[in-house]
Amino acid sequence: MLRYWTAGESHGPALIALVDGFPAGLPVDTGAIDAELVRRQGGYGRGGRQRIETDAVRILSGVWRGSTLGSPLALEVVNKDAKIERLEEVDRPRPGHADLPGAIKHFGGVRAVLERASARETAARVAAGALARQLLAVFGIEVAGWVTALGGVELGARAGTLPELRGIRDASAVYSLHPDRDGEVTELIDRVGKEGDTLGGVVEVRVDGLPIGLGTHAQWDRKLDGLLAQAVMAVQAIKGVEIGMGFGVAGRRGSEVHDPIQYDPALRDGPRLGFTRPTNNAGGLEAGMTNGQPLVVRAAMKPISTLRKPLGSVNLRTKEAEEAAYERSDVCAVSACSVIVENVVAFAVATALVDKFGGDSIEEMRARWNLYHEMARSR
Ligand code: EPS
Repeated sequence: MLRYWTAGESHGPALIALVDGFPAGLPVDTGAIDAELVRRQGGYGRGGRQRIETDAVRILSGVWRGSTLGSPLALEVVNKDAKIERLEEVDRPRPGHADLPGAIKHFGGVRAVLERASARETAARVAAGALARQLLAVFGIEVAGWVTALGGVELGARAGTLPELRGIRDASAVYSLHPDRDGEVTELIDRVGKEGDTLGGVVEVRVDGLPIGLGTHAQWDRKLDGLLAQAVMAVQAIKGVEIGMGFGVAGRRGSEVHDPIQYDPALRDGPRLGFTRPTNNAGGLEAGMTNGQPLVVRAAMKPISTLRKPLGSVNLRTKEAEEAAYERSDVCAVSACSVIVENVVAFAVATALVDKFGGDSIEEMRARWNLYHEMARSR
């Protein structure tokens, strides 16, 4: 079973991802992990913290001579702004953050909660996901994500291969697939930032090259759509997750929603085993299983809850009405969120891949992948 946990506080010495159940024999490219960490730090609208940090991974265990051992991997991302011992207590909880419920339930202060709840922690999730996508790549499975809406401006997705779309996205200051509209969006971010406010948006992730049959219909807690929704919903500031047509299915007829099944013998040797669909409203998942179509997941991110022009709050010591605390924050982290969602989706898909094809070694996984496809083709 492939799984991971993270540890670390925003201003503690480091963030850690502990990845367990990763197969042996995968040559690890730390440069590719660092590239995702760098992308996560970017995107227009980020705050002062990102000028302090230069995130990079250090692998502390589980790798020997450049390849995975099949033992747990500890991934470390150091915090340069490691000042937790010098930080003051916070008395005025920020609406929308973990501050109020966290402080109340732990009988402690806000600082003890916000340090862990901070989205800084997502650097560790990105490191784990960026490792997992190297496993996916062995099987020709590719992942990419982008921003489709920001601050109410609909940018949308577009058709193309993932390498093409990645190229377009990387030319955009906000990681959208419409760099020609960057000006409109960056002006909005500047304006809202000057007003002391923040912006949210929608991100989309696509996974290509998936085999038919990852996940299961048979038990609720192993359905891949459920596992993906959990992984994505658990990203800081996410308030909604959609797969494929998502909420759009509710108002349409069945004939407009479901994707007809077709067969093309010329594609029999590919991962879809010849089965094609003229549409992909299901977003690549039917009944908790991959159906060979691209997986499409979208997530709605709320505007960041640390406001330079703060909302009303209550001082937890005096119980008097006061403005919420403000130290420093981003105006918009939707671009970063697209990188985070991309990598948590990659990890969830890798988990399903290991479930189906085994987790001891890459070699055995490859053999089982080939056997499964041979058997499925011969039916
Ligand atoms: C965050 C507050 C800010 C953000 C942080 C998330 O950090 P700081 O309090 O140090 O200014 O920049 O995000 C990151 C540091 C990051 O790397 O993504 C919060 O409260 O959630």
